[in-house]
Amino acid sequence: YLCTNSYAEEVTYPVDDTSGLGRRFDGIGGLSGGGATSVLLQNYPEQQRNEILDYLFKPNFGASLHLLKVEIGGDAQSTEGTEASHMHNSWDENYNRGYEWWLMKEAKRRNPNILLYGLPWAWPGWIGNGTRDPYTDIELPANYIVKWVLGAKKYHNLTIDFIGIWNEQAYDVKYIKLLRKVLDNNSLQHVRIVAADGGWGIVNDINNDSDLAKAIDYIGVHYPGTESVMSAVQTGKQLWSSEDFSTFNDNIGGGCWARLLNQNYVNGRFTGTISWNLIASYYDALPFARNGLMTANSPWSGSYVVNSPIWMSAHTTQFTLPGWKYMSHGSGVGKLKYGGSYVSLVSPDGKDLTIVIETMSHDHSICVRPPLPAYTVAQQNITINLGGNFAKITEVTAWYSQLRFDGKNDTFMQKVDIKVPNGLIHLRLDVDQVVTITTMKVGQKGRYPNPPPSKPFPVPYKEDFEAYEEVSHPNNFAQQVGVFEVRKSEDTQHGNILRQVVLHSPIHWCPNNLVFPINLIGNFNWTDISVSVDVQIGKENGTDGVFLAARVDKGGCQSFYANGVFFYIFPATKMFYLTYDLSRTQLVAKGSISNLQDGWNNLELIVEGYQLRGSVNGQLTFEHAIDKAPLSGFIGIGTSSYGIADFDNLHIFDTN
Ligand code: 147
Repeated sequence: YLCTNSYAEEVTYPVDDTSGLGRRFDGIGGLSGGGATSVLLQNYPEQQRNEILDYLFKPNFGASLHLLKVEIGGDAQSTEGTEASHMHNSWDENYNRGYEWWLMKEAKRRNPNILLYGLPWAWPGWIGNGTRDPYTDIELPANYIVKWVLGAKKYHNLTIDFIGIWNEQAYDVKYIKLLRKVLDNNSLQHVRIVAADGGWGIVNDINNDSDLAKAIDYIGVHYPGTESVMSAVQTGKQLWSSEDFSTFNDNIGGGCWARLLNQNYVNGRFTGTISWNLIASYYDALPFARNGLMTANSPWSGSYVVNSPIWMSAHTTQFTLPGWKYMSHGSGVGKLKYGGSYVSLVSPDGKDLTIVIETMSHDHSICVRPPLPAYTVAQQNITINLGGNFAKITEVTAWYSQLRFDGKNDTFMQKVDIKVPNGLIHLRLDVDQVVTITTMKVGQKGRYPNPPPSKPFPVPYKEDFEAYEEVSHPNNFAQQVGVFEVRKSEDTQHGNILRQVVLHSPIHWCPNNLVFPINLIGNFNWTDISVSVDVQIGKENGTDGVFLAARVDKGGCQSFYANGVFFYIFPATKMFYLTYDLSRTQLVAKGSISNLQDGWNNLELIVEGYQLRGSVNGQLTFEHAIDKAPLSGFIGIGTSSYGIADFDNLHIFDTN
């Protein structure tokens, strides 16, 4: 790529600051949450966990992200699972739940300058003050969000930089203004508001309301397809693609991400882009498998994959920082004549220059949404002509990637120093490349020894919850509806237990209101499996029923429609129900249980081919042939409604 073809036309692109610069660059980021996208990350073996976190956050090593956006847990399903709220109830407050606090601290440990951004997907039910609308009493959500920001500082010494409104749901102008006021009243003037993490509608409100305009610092929209609207640009506010990507992280996903990172500024003047999601640390059988910058969803083996989007990020992130400036369109930013694009960024002191060029072809850079209009890209020779303050540059460094589709990869290849005679840099660009030309001497393709090979989920498997702190999220569980936290049991015999703690329906994010708490674990491909668990209905605020399930075939926003074999017991009536679905519309069998005890009971479920057996306290309760159950799926535990139920001693055995 450093020598040009003699026969082809060579187009010259000036990179020149004489007529001024463009917008301030705010950074490239990843999103943990929306929801539960990092759920399998924390229990990696320490060595691999540190390696993974280095690939994401360590400066000049891997993706070296500038921004980390996290979900503010709202006790409801938000794509891959449920993230716990810091206030399940108005009287409850706890800042140790979930894994986002931990993740933010790990990010800060590697890069103290990483910027943090929090956004809710869902809200605990009480925020609605008796309704399903969080804006009925706007004091409630404003205080709730500000408590999360204050808690981040008080309990974790984390400074939150940005706060959003409500992911892809309604915003409320009065609420946004009140949020600004409550932040200010708590000495949180430094926390900037991004609105409204959805479409462009907020621009009209900003233009019609100068108080609102003052409250909002960044306009954040989702999946803009690199295009913005004139009225948004004219507000003068910084524009962010505050959620983007959501594409399978093979090399086409890498191509998508590389194209977005350049063209979000070239076409749309976006100065920040955030990937949904940060890292695919959730079971592949859940929706949007591997839609992360890299993949780490096998903590029991320690296996992980550094996918190409990590290195596509590095082309920009390792040679720029938030606070740099883009150059002007036409003198450092633009489209290439034969396809592709280039952006140039300048350090605040004006001394350093980074140029990122991408030539992603249409078919190798399709993102999940919106549709990508047709265009062509060809091999081309270009000349970069450094002018203005950059005319005196005599040497630059080049890094390049060539995305391939034959299994071989050249990503973020070792730097090459280029002499720059008379401010001219000649390049031959091939299709599906990214080239960074920079005065920065930093930059490294971080490497660790190959991680261990991937192994299936281990069986036999035992979990007694004794190894965890209170309110922890236990290893390998993937709660889909409700929140299941480790708690100390009131009776000494059980020690720590796992408790479903959501008492009322949250203000949900999914189109469906999901009403049957369910927590998944295991290998989606399990067919023949034996599982047992101790269960107890809460003495106060208890549920009516609890269940143990196998072959559960789905999670995510579709959890309501999960099929499998579900063994429900209802202790008050001493009845069991065997159903093919979570929502108990497909009954297989029901009957009374003769040996049910007060308090704890042990449930066991054995599935072999088309045969099913269930026991309570070691005594057979039913034996049944099944014809309509899915042939494989996850193990599930859960409840018949919101309310307290406890689980302990989960044992899973392979029956083969
Ligand atoms: C986004 C959500 O904000 C994420 O939590 C995650 O669910 C992601 C998965 O792709 O999607 O929500 C969107 C859902 C639908 C559209 C855009 C964003 N859409 O149809 O344009």
